[in-house]
Amino acid sequence: MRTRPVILHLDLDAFFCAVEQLHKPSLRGKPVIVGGIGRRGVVATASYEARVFGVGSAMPVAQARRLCPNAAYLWPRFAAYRAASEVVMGLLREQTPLVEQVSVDEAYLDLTPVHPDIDVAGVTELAERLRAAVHELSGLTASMGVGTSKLIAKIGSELHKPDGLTVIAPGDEANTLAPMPIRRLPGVGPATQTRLRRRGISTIGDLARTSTADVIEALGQAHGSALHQYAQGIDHRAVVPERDAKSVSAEETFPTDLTARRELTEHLRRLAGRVTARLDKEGVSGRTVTLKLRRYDFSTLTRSTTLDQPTAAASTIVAAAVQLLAAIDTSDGVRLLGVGVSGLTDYTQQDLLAALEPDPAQAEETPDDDTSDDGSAPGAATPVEVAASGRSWVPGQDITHAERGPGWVQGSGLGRVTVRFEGPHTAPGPIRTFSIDDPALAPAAPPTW
Ligand code: TTP
Ligand code: MG
Repeated sequence: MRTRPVILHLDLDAFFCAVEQLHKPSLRGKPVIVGGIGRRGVVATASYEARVFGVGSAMPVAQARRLCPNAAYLWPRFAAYRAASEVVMGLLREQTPLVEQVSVDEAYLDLTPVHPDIDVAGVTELAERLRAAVHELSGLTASMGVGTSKLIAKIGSELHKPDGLTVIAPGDEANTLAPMPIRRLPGVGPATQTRLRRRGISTIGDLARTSTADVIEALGQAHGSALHQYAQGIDHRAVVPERDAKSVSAEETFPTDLTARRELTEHLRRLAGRVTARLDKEGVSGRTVTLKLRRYDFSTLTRSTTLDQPTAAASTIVAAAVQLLAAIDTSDGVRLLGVGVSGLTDYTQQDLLAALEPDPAQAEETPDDDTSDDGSAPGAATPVEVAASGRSWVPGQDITHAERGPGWVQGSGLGRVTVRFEGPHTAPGPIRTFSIDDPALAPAAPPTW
């Protein structure tokens, strides 16, 4: 166990929306919602101005529109987010060689190689300086948490969000965690939560006080002992610098070996859902689907299939995984299942437009996901008009006009497109309307840093 507060976790605030507000001055201080992507038409994230209305990630866009009708609803611009992310991650890598990027807007730093003896006062000053540098360089605000482990640093970065810093002093770990609900621990999903609740465990403190044997009985050896340690603020996980993720995967170990095909398929579906959510978050799709399976005797196999086209659709990933599973004998019991997608490429405009097509297979499989309260159709939340010429403009998209220069699409419909002419370094700009086929308009790359 580390004794110095050397682990730092950074998470950018309302990341996609913060980039939108940076690039679109007229949206600063206003409710902004990025979403509409994926067959389900859900919110990717909302600016803090929109969150006060109750809008949040994974909510159907149709529901968000009812809660916050005056927000700007934008399609994601992954290229812009990736560029912003690279600026911030580059700065972090200048601080220490041990930087582990865990998502587009999140990273852990281990300061041990550069400040092995740092104390609370020293790390507080360092973290505040780093937050200021991130803002200076990228225009974005970051929340940070610092402590003796990844677990504590991550929990810390959530405590004073947005634009806040929390340093948890060595020795204060267990006390800080104790009043928090168990779902704040990594690896605690609804199933684990239910199992622990049944035993009267609802806070992390409750879990810490339960005997190791009881926790293992409820959750199995591996999961049970890891969670019990976390509950006491013990986490030995290393910060592992990684290259860019080349695949996205999710796996699950079962408390008892599974044999029933139906049950295995159900788990595959859930794992594919988790993979899809991460593909959506990173704005990538992939061509190769891999199934991983560990048998009752710990022998492990992987099987892959390569699709004609990259996909980020849960239904396609499930279908491929189910087909791979069909060729494996599982009658003796399966202890672990995993689903992965590799051969990743960026979402293209085609992916975004494909997301507008209602996907009947998907609707049939997961009716709950696709039907919002008012029963609107999947993907219907962000209408986009496609001109006879095949041209289309999506809200938020970067464009350039032959005479007026750079701007972005506010909306389009009835054969017209409304453009606001402004950029990161201009004042809020004027709005003009054009025919969607106006030859003076062209799609453009996002502004650069
Ligand atoms: P988060 O860091 O979870 O969220 P956030 O940065 O928007 O807000 P916070 O201030 O609470 O950190 O995720 C980073 C980005 O990932 C987010 O801006 C959009 C994307 N994302 C999705 O596309 N779908 C999701 O369900 C989530 C949670 C995030
Ligand atoms: Mg964030």
